[in-house]
Amino acid sequence: MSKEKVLVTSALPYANGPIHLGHLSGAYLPADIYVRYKRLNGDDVLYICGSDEHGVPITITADKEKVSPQVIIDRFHNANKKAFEKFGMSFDNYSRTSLPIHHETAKEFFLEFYNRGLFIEKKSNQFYDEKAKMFLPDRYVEGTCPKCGNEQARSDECENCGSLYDPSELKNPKSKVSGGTPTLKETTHYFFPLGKYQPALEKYVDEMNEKYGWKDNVLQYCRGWFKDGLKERAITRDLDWGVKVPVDSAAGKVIYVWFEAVLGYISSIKEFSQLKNQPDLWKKYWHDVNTKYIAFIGKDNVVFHTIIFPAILMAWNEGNKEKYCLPQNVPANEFLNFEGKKFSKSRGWGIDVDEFLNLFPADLLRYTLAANLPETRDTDFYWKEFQLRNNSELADILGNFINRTFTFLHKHFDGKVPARGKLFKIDEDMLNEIGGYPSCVANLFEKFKIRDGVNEIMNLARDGNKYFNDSEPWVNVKSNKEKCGTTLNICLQAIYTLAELFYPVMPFSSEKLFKMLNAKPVEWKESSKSLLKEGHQINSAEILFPKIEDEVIEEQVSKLGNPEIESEKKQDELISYDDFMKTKLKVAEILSAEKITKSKKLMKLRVMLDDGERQLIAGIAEHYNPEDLVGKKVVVVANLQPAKLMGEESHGMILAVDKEPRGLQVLIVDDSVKVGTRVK
Ligand code: B3M
Ligand code: ZN
Repeated sequence: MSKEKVLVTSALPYANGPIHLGHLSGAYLPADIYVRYKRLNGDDVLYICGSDEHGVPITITADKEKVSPQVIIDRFHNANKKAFEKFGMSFDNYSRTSLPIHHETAKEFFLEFYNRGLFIEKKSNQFYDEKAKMFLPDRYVEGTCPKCGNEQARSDECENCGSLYDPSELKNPKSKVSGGTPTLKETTHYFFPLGKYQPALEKYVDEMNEKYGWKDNVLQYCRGWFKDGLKERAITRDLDWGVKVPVDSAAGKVIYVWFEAVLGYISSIKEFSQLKNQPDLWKKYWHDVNTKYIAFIGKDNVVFHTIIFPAILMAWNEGNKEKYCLPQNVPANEFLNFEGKKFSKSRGWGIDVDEFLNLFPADLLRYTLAANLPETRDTDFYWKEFQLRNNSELADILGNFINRTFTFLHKHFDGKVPARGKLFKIDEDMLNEIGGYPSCVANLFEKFKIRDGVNEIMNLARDGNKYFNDSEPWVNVKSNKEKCGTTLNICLQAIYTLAELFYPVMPFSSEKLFKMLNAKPVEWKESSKSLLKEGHQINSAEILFPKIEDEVIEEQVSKLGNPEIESEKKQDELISYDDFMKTKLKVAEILSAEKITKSKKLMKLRVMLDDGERQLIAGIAEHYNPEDLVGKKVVVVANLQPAKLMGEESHGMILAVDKEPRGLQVLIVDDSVKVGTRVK
């Protein structure tokens, strides 16, 4: 097959919160596997992403924290970029829509359409929150869907049935900002005439589907919208955070976030081109109508990528010589849930990527998610399944095959690839098996059946173990060393193919495996061609996939929805200076200390504060002798509500740090500080 020019994008995540496993499964991991495979295949690939930094959720978060939206987007852009790196995402560029280059790009499209008179200028009624004194963006109005009765529908769109409607049709509207009932108030906006493009869009979707086979879920969504008839859509908003509408008469308005966010795919490559000092490079991809453009997204973003974005590009193309390519395929995934429920940060349900990767290597997560991608239906992440896939697939099948081969080779062949002797049927069958894998997996990946492809690769490791068992090299090593050598030679070739095919899925482990093989990746289809030559020196082996113990998993399960963890998470939220100052931290002197006999942990202290003596109980008995504490100046929370511990009154709390391996260590203040001094 001739080499393809491939442009791949993943939905630009809002810089308004951390990335969780559901995001990864939806639009990021499948794209990264596809991209890494395509690169190995020798295709010319560009993979682009970035943060979506406009939109109301960001301004709402900023208001809540009393900071500017810039603070929020900087925080999450940086955090998400890092988390993606840790997860092994191989973006060629990770941009952000707050960059000038993006604003320019969005304005260029807007002005192009505005000057051509394409927009419809309309007065419309929009929900207005009298209490909050603001026009309410779609997602800050909740009400009952006029089509399906879903009570959590947005002002002009229902996630449940996927319909779009006029805000005036929404029943029982409620403002999510103030909780009150919003009123409809008149405002003027520019509308993009989607309806005008419906015939062209229908033709486009049919054609792409015929040629490239779109996913059923995606087609169904599209056909549903076509059936209802596309209506013009407002593409300006009354807000001040976003890309300013570049028209004087529209002061105080910004371009609707979705209209400009999709253009982020273009500006991200423009940024990449500038960084590469090849300012026109982006045109090579975007301005070639034959570019194979694949847009990976989650199912909630379908309409924007199969209808709105293509319509914008069509509108551009009809008035310009330099034309943009349209998505050739939009392999939208369903959702990944977590242990049977939706991810919910506020309910402590789920886990962020960064948190996960502090506990386990990225490849374990990549493999588990990839083997269970929500490609055709919603799927779940279960901790138990994560453990099982690691222990019984990665460790027992793949790891075991690699280990036994390496161990045997080092023991009996000095770590050198043995010669291949006479081939028996079992050997020829195995070689044929190996030979079939690269194209079989490639076919699945090309059809975006990433999950099936990944599970297929594991079958090669299964075949390998079976071949090893059936060939009994441990018997032949004594009676027929040539035959034994043949077996080992073929096992090593299989491992080479595994290293290559698993590279897109588990790049970190695969790189280690290539090091162990003392070899390098080659072009995808070459990888099954027995490239390890007789006498080639293999390096020593390391265990790639250690087993995960039950306790480790149980600990994670026990944290789920745990109110303590939840409140811990809440504590991670920022507090104001005034909130902080409510806590009266003061220096106190310890007058006496004694252990409480009924308790291992508790110690009874008498301390002196500026307002007199008091008693407090501290959980430090395992870490201190009472006499070592007397006379020390410490910091206490002076205005904590009194409580009873083991029947003893405790009035205040003493500050300590948990210092491994010694345990709790009380914060001691210099002796010269006066009792009662406020700690700020
Ligand atoms: N930021 C929504 C999301 O993260 C949106 C995607 C934009 S893609 C151009 O699900
Ligand atoms: Zn509905």
